[in-house]
Amino acid sequence: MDARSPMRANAPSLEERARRIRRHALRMGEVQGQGYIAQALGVADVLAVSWFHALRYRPEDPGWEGRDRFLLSIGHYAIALYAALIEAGVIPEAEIETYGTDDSRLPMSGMASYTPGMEISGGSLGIGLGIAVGKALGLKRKGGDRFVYNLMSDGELDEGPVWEAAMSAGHWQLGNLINIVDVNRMQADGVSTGVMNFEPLAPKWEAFGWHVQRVDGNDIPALVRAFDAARDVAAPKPRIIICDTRMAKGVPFLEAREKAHFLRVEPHEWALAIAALDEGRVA
Ligand SMILES: Cc1ncc(C[n+]2csc(CCOP(=O)(O)OP(=O)(O)O)c2C)c(N)n1
Ligand SMILES: [Mg+2]
Repeated sequence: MDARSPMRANAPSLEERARRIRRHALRMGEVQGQGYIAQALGVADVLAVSWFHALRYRPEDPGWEGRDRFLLSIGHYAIALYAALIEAGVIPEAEIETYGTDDSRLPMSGMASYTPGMEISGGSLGIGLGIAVGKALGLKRKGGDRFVYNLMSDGELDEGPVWEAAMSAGHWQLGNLINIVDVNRMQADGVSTGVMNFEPLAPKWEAFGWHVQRVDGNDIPALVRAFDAARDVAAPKPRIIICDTRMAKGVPFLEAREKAHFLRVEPHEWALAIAALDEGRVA
């Protein structure tokens, strides 16, 4: 997986990768009886395309210098990235059972010193993009063709440092920076645009000098096209993919539940959710 290459014959489809990422996340949620599961289910398609289409990495050597960097700015989404890292073979599947327990490599908030593949500690929101700008600038100066991806949330758009980072990325013409925003329309205090209206988003990023795309973040073919375009565009501009996602996507009875930052899941419902996903298994 250390070169971007067409999918190997017999490799699971991206849809199946996304299903498995959702399943790993649900299994971790069941271990603790909690977890940011609506977020993980919603962003699973974005992670599947990131980790099984776009990124270069070596599962057995997560610190490989030639890797593309994938920064999780949103520490509370750690359960989602762990699920992708497990599917990618960076973390053994057996560690699901340790999620959130003492001495686990999978703490409930993402911490770089604990987990292979976790590039930064993103618990304090709004800082990931600034770190990504620094990394992209450093890699650009070193030369080479590595990309820095940053995954952030719509709630983070309320944070001032995001816009300072956005402005500096345009200034430095960081064509090796790809920012992904998970617009799930929810944050801790309620509906995101009700807390702080960040729309219209695309013109704001364009004004800061970015190449902008906005896609349905649960449409895998659309995501593939957007990630390819973000990589291939010739202009020396940082790139952003604004992904509109649906919380709890993939588990119908959770999708139907009233959306909240903490989605309520009853103890018996974890197994039901996994069964619902298994019914939707794809080739
Ligand atoms: C600087 C900072 N302020 C506040 C918090 C507390 N906090 C944790 S998650 C969260 C919601 C952020 O919005 P978003 O990530 O869009 O929420 P979600 O989509 O997960 O509901 C907040 C305010 C934090 N972690 N860091
Ligand atoms: Mg949100």
